[in-house]
Amino acid sequence: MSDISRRSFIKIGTAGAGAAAVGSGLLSQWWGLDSSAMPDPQTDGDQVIPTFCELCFWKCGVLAHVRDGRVTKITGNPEHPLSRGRLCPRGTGGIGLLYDPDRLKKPLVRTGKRGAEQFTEVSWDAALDRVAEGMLRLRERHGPEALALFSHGYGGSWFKHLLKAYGSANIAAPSYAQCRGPREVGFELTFGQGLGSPEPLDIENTRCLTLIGGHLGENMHNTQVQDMARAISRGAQLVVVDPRFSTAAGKAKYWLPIKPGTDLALLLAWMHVIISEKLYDADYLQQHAIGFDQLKAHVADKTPDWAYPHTGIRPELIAETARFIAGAKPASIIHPGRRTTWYGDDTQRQRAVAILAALLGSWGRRGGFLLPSGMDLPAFPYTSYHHKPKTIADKPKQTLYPLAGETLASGLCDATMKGDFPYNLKGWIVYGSNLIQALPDPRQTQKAIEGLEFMVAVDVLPSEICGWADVVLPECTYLERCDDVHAPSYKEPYVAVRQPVIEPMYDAKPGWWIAREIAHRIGLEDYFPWKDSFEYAKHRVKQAGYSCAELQKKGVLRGKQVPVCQEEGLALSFDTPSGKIELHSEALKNLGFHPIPEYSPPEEGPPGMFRLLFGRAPMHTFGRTSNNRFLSQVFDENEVWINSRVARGLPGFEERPLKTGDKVVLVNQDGVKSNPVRARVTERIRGDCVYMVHGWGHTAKGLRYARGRGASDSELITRYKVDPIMGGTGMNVNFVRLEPLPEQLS
Ligand SMILES: Nc1nc2c(c(=O)[nH]1)N[C@H]1C(S)=C(S)[C@@H](COP(=O)(O)OP(=O)(O)OC[C@H]3O[C@@H](n4cnc5c(=O)[nH]c(N)nc54)[C@H](O)[C@@H]3O)O[C@H]1N2
Ligand SMILES: Nc1nc2c(c(=O)[nH]1)N[C@H]1C(S)=C(S)[C@@H](COP(=O)(O)OP(=O)(O)OC[C@H]3O[C@@H](n4cnc5c(=O)[nH]c(N)nc54)[C@H](O)[C@@H]3O)O[C@H]1N2
Ligand code: SF4
Ligand SMILES: [Mo]
Repeated sequence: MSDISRRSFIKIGTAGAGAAAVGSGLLSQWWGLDSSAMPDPQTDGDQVIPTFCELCFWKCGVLAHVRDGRVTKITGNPEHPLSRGRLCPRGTGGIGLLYDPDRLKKPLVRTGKRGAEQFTEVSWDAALDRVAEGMLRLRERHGPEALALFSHGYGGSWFKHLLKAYGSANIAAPSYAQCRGPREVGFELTFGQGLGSPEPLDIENTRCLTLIGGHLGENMHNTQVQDMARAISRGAQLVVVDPRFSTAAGKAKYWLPIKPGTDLALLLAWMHVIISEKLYDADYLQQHAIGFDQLKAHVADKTPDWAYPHTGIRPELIAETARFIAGAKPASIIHPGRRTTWYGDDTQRQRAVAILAALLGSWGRRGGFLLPSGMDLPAFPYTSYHHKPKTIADKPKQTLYPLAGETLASGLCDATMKGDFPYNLKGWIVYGSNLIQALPDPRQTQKAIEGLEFMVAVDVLPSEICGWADVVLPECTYLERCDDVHAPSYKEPYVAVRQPVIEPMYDAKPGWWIAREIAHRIGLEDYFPWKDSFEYAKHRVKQAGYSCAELQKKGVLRGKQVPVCQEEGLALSFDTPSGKIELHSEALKNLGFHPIPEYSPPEEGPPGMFRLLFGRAPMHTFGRTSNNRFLSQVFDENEVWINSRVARGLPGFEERPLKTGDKVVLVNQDGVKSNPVRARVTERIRGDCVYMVHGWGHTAKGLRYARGRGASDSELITRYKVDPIMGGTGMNVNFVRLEPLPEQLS
């Protein structure tokens, strides 16, 4: 971080602090803040309080430096296995969220029509009474299942509990059906377990890392980026398959600029080479896998020559990279990616990634996929939920998307609009999820919302979704609250604490308090028997036999390390129907799907249009940080990447050829237009697609900084292809053309 941005960052901090709410006394009651703070020798006695980050969902351990009730900087907690003393730029920029002048400061009640963003400020009592009334009325009229919760982010746990106590199982987040769902199902089908988050990949010890499902380096998952850098410094090589020359491609031995949507053809051709040249781990397969002969027969004709016209990758390069990848086995990772909802055949593509991992013998091996375990932390002893919810709204008789492992956020949106579900949803609570940007086709989301009887948004910022709610409840940021403790299943078991580092600012409140207040108003007080989240979290930690004082001081406690790979003595077992790795899946076959992935080419776009691809920028998390003035000093609007050769002959730009920095409008295949967005004319992308960073082009009035900056990919996603296996929404199926801005022509 440059000195200039450091100075302005401190300035932001100082400006915001003036508005801080004066002592509510809540703070000292929680994790006993004073005892958990330690003086920092490097900052003249600032207090340093450990907690974990919420700028994305990776949950790195952070140390917040506090002076006179103000957070002055945020650094990585050296004790925490996800940060190891370092943060990604977004984590450091958490202060820009805390002191964002546009934060939600008071509860709001809608006064205009939905979406018009007209609200009046009310007291917490008035707002909570409205929510309670709405929930009681809905339950009386339609039953509790008519209420859905969309929840993304760690603080959502209090609302999930509230909804279950109320009697609804309709709880979803776009981080499944719009993100990692196909990957989870593809790996479950093959190895009997998914990857979860954080993914337990042994990138650090790998010898070959293949990125075909992601762009680490722009996707900034801190630990993985650190591990990738370490692996490279130890001589590991990268193979990058991406239509765009990504940051990682710049460090790679091989860059394969694949035609978008044809990855499955490449994966099958790699399998062909690895099998026909006997480059697989024969002993491992012999011992652990079933279906090898069927797989061998299946890929017999999937030669590199066959894949070439589909993928655009020369046959020799396909064969050479297959040999290279297999040469590093078992310490060779085909990275499964995370946002895997691309083309609608995504579970099968992820199955192919998993099958390749099996051929390389990298599952359960050092330098490959590790088998994680978590610390055993007993759940809080709640009364059991009385009401047995009917089927989940998006799963009528389990026939739709039979292998969906979680409720689909897009499925709940469908069930709100259409009549062919077991019952309609009539109310939404939306916690920490900007559904207008996250679900495909915002028009459809808005239509669903228009039909609701009741909608609540719990957020920290006045995002687009808040503009559609009847009641908006301002949550305080992660730096001002205690949430549940975090003990994920990971390659090193640990438990981490989230504790407030300053008092809540304005009239914002922590999620636990909001959920508990609602529960008390609707007769569910038995489900919230604790005084505050501190008491709750402490109970869990004590039950497990750990020291709360030590946890709050260090921010994290490590569990006992158990073997995580064969090399450490772990015996592999597989929770599949056969108890083996399933290269051929009978379960898929019985449901009418291909038991081994079968390639079919993606639909081509209209002539003259480019496939719209999107991804991440290192400085930002979706649209949730675009209003962060600190992070935006480095990246303050997205651009549309277009190939320079193609740009030279672009229709409409004859008079004034397109140059980097010119503003253009994108028009999609259905005539939907984007905001003006700057072009980046570059060799670094294929000619048949364009690329932009997701999360820009905000329209919400309250986001005074981000509003109108860059363009929204979400707006242009009017079509999507649903994965028939698990309901993921493939969104890379839209096409755009570029139009000049009239003023730039003159
Ligand atoms: N900085 C930052 N990091 C993040 C996030 C963030 O918002 N900001 N979000 C986090 C989350 S929730 C997720 S899910 C992950 C997502 O990050 P990833 O799992 O890495 O997934 P995508 O964003 O889909 O990957 C986009 C990359 O795929 C390429 N691509 C597009 N189409 C194709 C294709 O057909 N074939 C191939 N081979 N490549 C293609 C694009 O050019 C781009 O480089 O990032 C996480 N990390
Ligand atoms: N077009 C398109 N759609 C996508 C993607 C894409 O790349 N392109 N990516 C997909 C992926 S991978 C994912 S994971 C999903 C993510 O989609 P979402 O689940 O919507 O996640 P975010 O965009 O991070 O949600 C942001 C909202 O959370 C609020 N928020 C931030 N911190 C807090 C907090 O502490 N408390 C509360 N209550 N609110 C908070 C923000 O102000 C904002 O309104 O989107 C998916 N949808
Ligand atoms: S990866 Fe970055 S933004 Fe995400 S939790 Fe870690 S530090 Fe925070
Ligand atoms: Mo995601």
